[in-house]
Amino acid sequence: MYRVLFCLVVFLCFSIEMVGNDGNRIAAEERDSIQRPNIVFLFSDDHAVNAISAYGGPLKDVAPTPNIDRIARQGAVFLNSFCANSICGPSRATILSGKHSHANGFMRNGNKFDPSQWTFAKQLQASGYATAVIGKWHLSSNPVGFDYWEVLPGQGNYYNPVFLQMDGSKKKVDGYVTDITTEKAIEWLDGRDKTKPFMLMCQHKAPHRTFSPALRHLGSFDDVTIPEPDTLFDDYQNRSRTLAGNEMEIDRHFDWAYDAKVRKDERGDVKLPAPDRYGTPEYNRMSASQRKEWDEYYGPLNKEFLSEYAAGKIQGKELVRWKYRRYMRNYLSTVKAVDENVGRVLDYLEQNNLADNTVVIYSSDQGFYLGEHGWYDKRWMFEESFRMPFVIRWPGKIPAGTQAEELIQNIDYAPTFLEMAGLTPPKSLHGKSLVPLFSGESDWRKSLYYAYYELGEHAVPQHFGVRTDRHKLIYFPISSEWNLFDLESDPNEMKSLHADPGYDSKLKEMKFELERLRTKFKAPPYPLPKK
Ligand code: SGN
Ligand code: CA
Repeated sequence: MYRVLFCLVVFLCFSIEMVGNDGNRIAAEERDSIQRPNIVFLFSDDHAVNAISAYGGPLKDVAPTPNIDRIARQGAVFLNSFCANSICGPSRATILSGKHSHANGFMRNGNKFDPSQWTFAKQLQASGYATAVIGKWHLSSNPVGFDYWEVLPGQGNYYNPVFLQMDGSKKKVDGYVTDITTEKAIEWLDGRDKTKPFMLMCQHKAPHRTFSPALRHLGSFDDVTIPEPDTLFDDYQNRSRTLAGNEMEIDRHFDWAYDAKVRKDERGDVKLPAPDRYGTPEYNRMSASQRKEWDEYYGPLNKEFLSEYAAGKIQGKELVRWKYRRYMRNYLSTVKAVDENVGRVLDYLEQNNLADNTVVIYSSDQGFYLGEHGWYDKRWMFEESFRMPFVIRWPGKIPAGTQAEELIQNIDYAPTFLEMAGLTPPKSLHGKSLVPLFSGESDWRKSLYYAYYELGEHAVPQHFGVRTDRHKLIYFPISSEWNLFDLESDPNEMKSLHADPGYDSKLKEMKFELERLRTKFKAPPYPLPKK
């Protein structure tokens, strides 16, 4: 008997130590006296703030986001929210760990997240939360810290996707990934342990490449005029020479079948200019009836395009514009399904009396270029992909209609979730809880650190930088170049001021600030490790 008791005490001490290792906990009585809120983290992949109405950008009148806007309207929109490293796996690792990439070890896609490290999910779970993650994960190792998980392997697929199960098996589900991810999330909510508060991460694949819409949404944007960005025909002058070497232009790199949805077998003898490298993996996954619907929509449009192209009517800039419209119609259609599914979760919370005590967040792993600088994809520290959406609703704690301007980053999410749950974040985290901002706290950081470590995908070089409310400094080690931008006079970042004598002292100040942050976060020296 005593031996059993002794073992139990040792086990409890050990569990407490595990949690306490990297973070303090509050006493159980104190914790139980607080009504701990549930947390629903609705997340997507590559959703640019410009494609969310609540952000008021150039596409605000066409972005199909009434439900995401509803979260913002009933709570807060963080207008200056950024990522630490604009790429999928690293952003997700930063969210879980509250640390910059070099400190959590996940510096680029293809790395493996070390599941033995501290995460906010582990600490919430250990403190009594029911936890689940469903949908895109992309961290290679299996999720840890979750009572339940069901995730897409790697990038996942849009149509009839496969989900990895906790027992190691794979399950293919018919339908559209955004709908299925939500159905699984709601199913988990319904069957969860209702004696506990819960934390759910519902993580969509959309609107990630190949920007493939739900079949019910094909054509949703055909009658809509989508404004063209000012920088669609950027010439890449007056900034780092690495820009011109990029491989993410709508003009030169958008794949005909894969991205633009004009299949080879539809073209007859019309020859389209390169590239055409990746085929139609999503189309190939569809059932005969799904393909029929797809073909009924794209078929006639492609036929018309090909005949006009063959007649020489769509060339040069007009061809880029055609591709831009095709890209945006597809991209916004995938966003439409994400938003509908955000609405389904909000409705579920309301119908089940959970809305008042549930914090709902909508975010996405990084931003994306919607034709700005002529691009699709992300990675660069330029505004469109550096920015990350963050809207949050917490009834009674965040005043409705809040428009927050502080510089926040994905390093802040973990400490925020912990403070919401009445827990103390570990001291080793790089981020800060946003909770004090909800009640008007004004003492906040003045600059953000950015580090991009990939080794050449889309030909974007490693770069490092710092951003304040008005200025941005970027360092490109591969070419030893500095770029400095004044975001007030040059919001599109078209001309670096690093060599402008009028900006000498600003350049010095920003270099100093970058070094200060690198020292503070113990960033590795340049050149950076290749593994
Ligand atoms: C894939 C895409 C790239 C994209 C990366 C990273 N190609 O490799 O275009 O930049 O993902 O995206 S694809 O042919 O697989 O679509 S991320 O969101 O996972 O970081
Ligand atoms: Ca992404």
